[in-house]
Amino acid sequence: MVVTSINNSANNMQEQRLRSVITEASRAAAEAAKKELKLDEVSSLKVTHGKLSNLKPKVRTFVEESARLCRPDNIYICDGSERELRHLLNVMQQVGMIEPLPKYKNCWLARTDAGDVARVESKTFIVTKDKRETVPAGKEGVKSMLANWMSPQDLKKAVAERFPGCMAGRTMYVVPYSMGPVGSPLSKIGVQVTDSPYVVASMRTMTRMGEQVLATLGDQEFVHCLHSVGCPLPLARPLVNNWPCDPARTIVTHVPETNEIISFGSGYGGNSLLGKKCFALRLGSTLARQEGWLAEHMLILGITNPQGVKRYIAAAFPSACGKTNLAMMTPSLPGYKIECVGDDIAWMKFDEDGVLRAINPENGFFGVAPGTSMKTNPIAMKTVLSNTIFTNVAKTSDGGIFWEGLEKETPNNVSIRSWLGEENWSAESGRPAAHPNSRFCTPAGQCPIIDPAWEDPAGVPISAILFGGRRPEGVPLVYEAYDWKHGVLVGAAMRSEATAAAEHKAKVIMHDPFAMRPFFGYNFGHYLSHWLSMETRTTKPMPKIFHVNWFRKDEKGRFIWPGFGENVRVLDWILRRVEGEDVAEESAIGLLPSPGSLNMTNLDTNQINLHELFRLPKGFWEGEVRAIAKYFEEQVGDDLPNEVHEQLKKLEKRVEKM
Ligand code: GTP
Ligand code: SPV
Ligand code: MN
Repeated sequence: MVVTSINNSANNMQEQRLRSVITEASRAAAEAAKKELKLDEVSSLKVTHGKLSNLKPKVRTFVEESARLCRPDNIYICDGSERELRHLLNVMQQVGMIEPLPKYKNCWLARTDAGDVARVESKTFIVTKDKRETVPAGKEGVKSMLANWMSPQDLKKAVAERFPGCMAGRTMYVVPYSMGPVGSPLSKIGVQVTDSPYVVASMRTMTRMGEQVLATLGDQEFVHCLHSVGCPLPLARPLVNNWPCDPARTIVTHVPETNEIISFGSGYGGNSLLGKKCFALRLGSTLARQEGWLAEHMLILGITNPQGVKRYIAAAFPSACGKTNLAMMTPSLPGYKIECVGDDIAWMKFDEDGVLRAINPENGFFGVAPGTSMKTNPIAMKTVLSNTIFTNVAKTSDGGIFWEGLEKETPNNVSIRSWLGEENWSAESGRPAAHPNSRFCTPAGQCPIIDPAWEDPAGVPISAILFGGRRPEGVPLVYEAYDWKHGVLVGAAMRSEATAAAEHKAKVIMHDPFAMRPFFGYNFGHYLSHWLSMETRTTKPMPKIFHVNWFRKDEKGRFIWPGFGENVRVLDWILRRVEGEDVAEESAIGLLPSPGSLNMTNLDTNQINLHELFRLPKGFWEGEVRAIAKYFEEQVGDDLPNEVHEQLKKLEKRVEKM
């Protein structure tokens, strides 16, 4: 009796499960084609590289269904080889999508349509049957800033409106890839089909891509990634810069239940390199919750102090707020060494001993170009001098790169062509030479300070977690959370100035909890509960949590703190706290460095207003507490875990007494 009812409810649940959106769309497209008395497209699939019969059945089905839906001219199964890369670069050069940068070895420049320059958060959706799985229970009538939800029905409609025939006349590339070292127990596999050779070449750098991934896949499940730039041939409108895209109809969608990512209309960055934000963060966070680990928007660095003690730190800053720079920092304090494990994403899991270990699921850096220079980030500069695709940077007449920040490192006798193609660009035009979200895509393995353990399948042990953002006012250079629960509040309460990494225009201070606001794969309230639960999954002490702010400004709008390599002084203090040194004192917001404990050796303390860097204006913090309370109430409502609410109450009481 009991058994039957369990079976029945299991059957019901089975029935209620979402079916693969791609499969359904493909079948519908095939039916429609038959009605129009067209041939069955599947029987005429033209494969120009690789063999369908060599694919594992599940991969083959996915590829065939995608082809039936998108109707490409031919299919190219990627092997990941150097020869293949040459072929892709050739194809792109011939159609004018990229041009060589002869000043460096194997470096290329792509310039996009100006309508396709960054992630589009307003067109990025999570698809679940139950809206509440995605969107927290905020206040009635207030638009959620923490999630864009789409119903499965609306997704089916959106796919049917966009994908049938969307690859006509083009090649559909099949890109098998691994997030994380191939074969690591922490790694996961995806297969992306795409009609963009730029995406394929970029995925080859950003992930482990090709034959060896298919070989390890076996009969396992994988993340199904369908991507099209949405410009079937013949073109409906002329291309700009030979960069196909359809900004008006762009959508980036994720179905956690079926592990599908479906993206249309954009060829750039996080919209199209589907292993990155879509898989490693959005679907990743959902998988992490189910499986008891964390998928976070964090850099991972190794730091060795002058005594030779090495620790690893993970840090979450919002997009364009300093992860790449911290991950590759050249420390100004003698005797310190920084090594880079990753610059954008961390997957963290407890090992059998209860130690939190992190891997970088990526294989390359897709880094912000402007601001990068030999002065601010020499390691990044050295990394990008070969095998790099630059996008939307300016080009010098001697075949090199240029962007804001390289003024002093560019010969005077060269002219500059801006990202928009203006020859003889000069700063007097008032327009930037490079797009503010212009980027380099470069192999992590050639970073001069890549950590020896960066591909260790076991990951590296994490001793501290940092949160931070661009806070021009009120927020000190560094403070430490009192404990894990307080740390979860610190992450939840993060705010930062908007940047060019997405479509936000004004320099407004936005809430960006855990630097994950654009990347949550599920309800943020549930995410907070998951973070709180981490403490109960180990008997070991949790990593200490800190908040840092390199971006406080003085009354004239200048940064107070020199940043970059000088940030090691903050890491030095953090390491001493990790080792248990008594160098902190309590404040309303957390533990601050006790007087004199921040190592200021060789820094002109007359030039840096330390008092202002650490000042905690009561009025500011009262406002901060009110803003966080309002945000939680309007955006998270009943889904806010009690512990977080209690932590905020405690903060409020401490601020009252300031
Ligand atoms: P995403 O790749 O978008 O996730 O960005 P990110 O967090 O890796 O940011 P990145 O390190 O690329 O830095 C973005 C911008 O901030 C660049 O223009 C940097 O030059 C600048 N920046 C980074 N660190 C500092 C710092 O310590 N001080 C100052 N003033 N600027 C910084
Ligand atoms: C970010 O926006 O955080 C990035 C760039 O790292 S993108 O890959 O476009 O998401
Ligand atoms: Mn990022």
